[in-house]
Amino acid sequence: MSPMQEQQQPAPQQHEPNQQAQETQPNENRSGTSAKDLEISFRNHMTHTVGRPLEYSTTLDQYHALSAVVRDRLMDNWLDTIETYRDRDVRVVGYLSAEYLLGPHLENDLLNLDLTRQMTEALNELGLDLKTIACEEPEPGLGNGGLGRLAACFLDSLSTLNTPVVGYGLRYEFGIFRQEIQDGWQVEKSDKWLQFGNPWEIAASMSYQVGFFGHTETYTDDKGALRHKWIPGQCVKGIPYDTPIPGYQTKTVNRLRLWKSEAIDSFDLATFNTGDYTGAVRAKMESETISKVLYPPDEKIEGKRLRLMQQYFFTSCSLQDMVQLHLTFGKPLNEFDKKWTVQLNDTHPSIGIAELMRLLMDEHAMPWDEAWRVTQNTFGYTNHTLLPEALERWPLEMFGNLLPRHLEIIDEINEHFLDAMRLKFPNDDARMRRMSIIGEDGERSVQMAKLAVVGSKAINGVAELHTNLLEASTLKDFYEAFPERFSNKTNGVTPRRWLMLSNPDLTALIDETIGTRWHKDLYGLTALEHFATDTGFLQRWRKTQEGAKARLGAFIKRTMSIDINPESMFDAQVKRLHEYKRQHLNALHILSLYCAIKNGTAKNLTPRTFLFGGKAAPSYTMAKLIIKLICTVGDLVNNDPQTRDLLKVIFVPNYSVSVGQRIYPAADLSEQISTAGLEASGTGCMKFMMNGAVAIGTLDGANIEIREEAGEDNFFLFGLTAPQIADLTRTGYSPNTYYDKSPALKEVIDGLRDGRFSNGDRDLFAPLVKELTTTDRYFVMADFDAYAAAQAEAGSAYGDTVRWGRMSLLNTARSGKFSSDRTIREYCKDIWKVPTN
Ligand code: 26V
Repeated sequence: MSPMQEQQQPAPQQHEPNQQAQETQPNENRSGTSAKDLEISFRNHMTHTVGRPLEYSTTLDQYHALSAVVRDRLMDNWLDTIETYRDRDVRVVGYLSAEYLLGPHLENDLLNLDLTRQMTEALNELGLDLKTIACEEPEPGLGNGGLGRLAACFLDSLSTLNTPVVGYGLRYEFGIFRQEIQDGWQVEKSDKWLQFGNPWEIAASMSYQVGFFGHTETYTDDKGALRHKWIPGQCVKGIPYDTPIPGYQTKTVNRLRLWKSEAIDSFDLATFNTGDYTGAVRAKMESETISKVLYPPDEKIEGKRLRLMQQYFFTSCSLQDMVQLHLTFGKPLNEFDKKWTVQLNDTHPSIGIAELMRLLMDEHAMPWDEAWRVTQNTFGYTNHTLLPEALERWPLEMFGNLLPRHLEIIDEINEHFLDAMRLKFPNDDARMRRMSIIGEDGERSVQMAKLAVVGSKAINGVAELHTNLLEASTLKDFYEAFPERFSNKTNGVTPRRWLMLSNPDLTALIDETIGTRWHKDLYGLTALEHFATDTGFLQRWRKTQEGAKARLGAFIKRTMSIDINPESMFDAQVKRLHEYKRQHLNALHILSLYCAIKNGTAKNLTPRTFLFGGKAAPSYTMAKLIIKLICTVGDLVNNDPQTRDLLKVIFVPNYSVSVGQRIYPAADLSEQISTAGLEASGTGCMKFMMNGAVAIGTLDGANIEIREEAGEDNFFLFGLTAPQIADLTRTGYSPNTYYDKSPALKEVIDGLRDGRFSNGDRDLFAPLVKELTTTDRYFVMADFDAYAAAQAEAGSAYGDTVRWGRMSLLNTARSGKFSSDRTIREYCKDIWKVPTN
């Protein structure tokens, strides 16, 4: 943002070649890929797009010119990709997701277009630096965590595998909040990611209308059929903003289409003319509220009408768009399921099942049975959490008031469904009650997971354990009714962003050693196993990782003014703050190390830097207290002369995709310590693994599969298993037994209670101590000793540099399964029935 610095400022005569270039090349070539082409293009965009002389430009101006250069190079392929959807008889995936956590585009798109080297050269010619410019890009934080980032990795893989997809979602004006840490507490600041414009999006000049409220009517049409119609009480329009999603080294450029809500009439002139200015803009404001802000995941869903409005708004726009495209392709609607396959990323877009029924029947006169066949063959549903409080249900009255026609349709779906189930399970009323989409216990509600299951051809979980638990508990009745619709699709992450872009030095070392085939087939990394006993190679492996650690150290020094020892073991836990993820288990363990050092009982401690990062939902008080705990532990150990050379605790603020890109390459140890059975999959674990971090973890989510792939010697396992936790819950769990048994745990809990770690403040952590010693819903106390033992083992393993190097290398070498390319191939083959290459 600062005006161009002195040393970067090119002398005036250096601009002459530009004028020359413009003279010799008046019609600028927008697709050239040589460094010279890019340089000319950059200069032109600086003049014609940004409208500033280069020598007076700010870094932000340069970022805008540079993005325009990159965008130009996407456009031809983007148009060709759309033509392909139309012309070739291919099925298109409609990916419906309320969240996309894309991360910055610029460097990723350069990587996928294979232009990084030339662009670096072009900018160097001008005395500019690509990294510096790329830092200007605000991150589009249109998601909360794993589910949103998964959607982004999937889009990268779909484009890379040349599979046609349109990602559909909401264009939130304010994404996830920016996190600041003040006095150890999280403070939320609004995310104004659009304030300087977004060069990656293209607004389309069309819109769809979406209704709310009102009533329904029946009538007889001219063929004598009984028809239904909805007369909404309020309408808004949805405007699409498209972002190109290029694949890696391929011509496919798919699109992400995000909807913005606007008033039908942007300004009510009649009201204005009566002198009521605020009344005239109110309708506009209310309509625009729908796509205004991303919801955090902890809000009590009950009564959150605006959230249901968001879900219906983007789902309706997206399905209307698919129907309209289908008709312009000249296809009959009873073949909609042949042309489109729609994936529901969790239940957020599951209202789409009722909406597609409405569009087919009410708007296009399709009879019920045919509409149901088409609808059910269109949708697939992915579940992302087993936490009961996260399962969406809407109070019936609110739902019927907002979407009266949809409630009628859901009622009818439910009747047909329960009729079929009664035939399958006669005389089983209890089962019928459990399976009903309309929940009757307590306040009557519409249960979205059930609607999603009933209306989909395929249902999947996101890791083996998670799918097994879905089948055995949460969705048991449905699994028993139609087991063939269930399958597992273990998550994956894109190696382009999470290894190649984040860790260029390690990428260069791997490329030099085994070639580049792994870029598109991550199983190719197994070739690295040959080097697992090559001490010379392991040394280079280690050196490369030291480079990454030094870079993170410099970032922490620059942004937080804390010095960290790059030779210490970097132990990282980065993810949303949640009690089930157990960041507090990690913090309690650090406190126990602190106590051991103070007591003089610590022996041969490996110096460690503990890195934490993650946001707490704004109203999740306990998660915010855990952040305060981590920061308090940091203040304590970082400043005590007895401990500061052995222990450093850093809470990196505002964890995001770009902060993640700095942390994964630098980590030695990856913390995956959730209560077994509660982390559906986890994907951070995969990013760490690819970058050569070794995990310490429970048998939960994807950890189980990571350990299977890496080998048990290359994973630090601890803790109760999911069946053991279920047993303990059944037989009665009392956390105090563990407190009584473990002197280390006792000292830490007592210290927290007595204010030993918080300058005598006994109240500060009282709620946490109370939870841990009474309910301990997440079994922190039960797992403490096992965790501390596994940590001690990890610490001593790190001291043996050859052993550690081998473990690290083998983690990378065996991470092939966790590429989202593998995951997407499975979705394509088993659920979507579309080809990949
Ligand atoms: C929702 C809620 C709502 C109310 C209370 C707290 C809470 C906690 C979690 C959630 C789930 C949000 C959905 C989500 O992001 N799930 C994550 O999906 C990832 C991709 O499949 C997966 O790797 C993570 O394990 C899973 O937590």
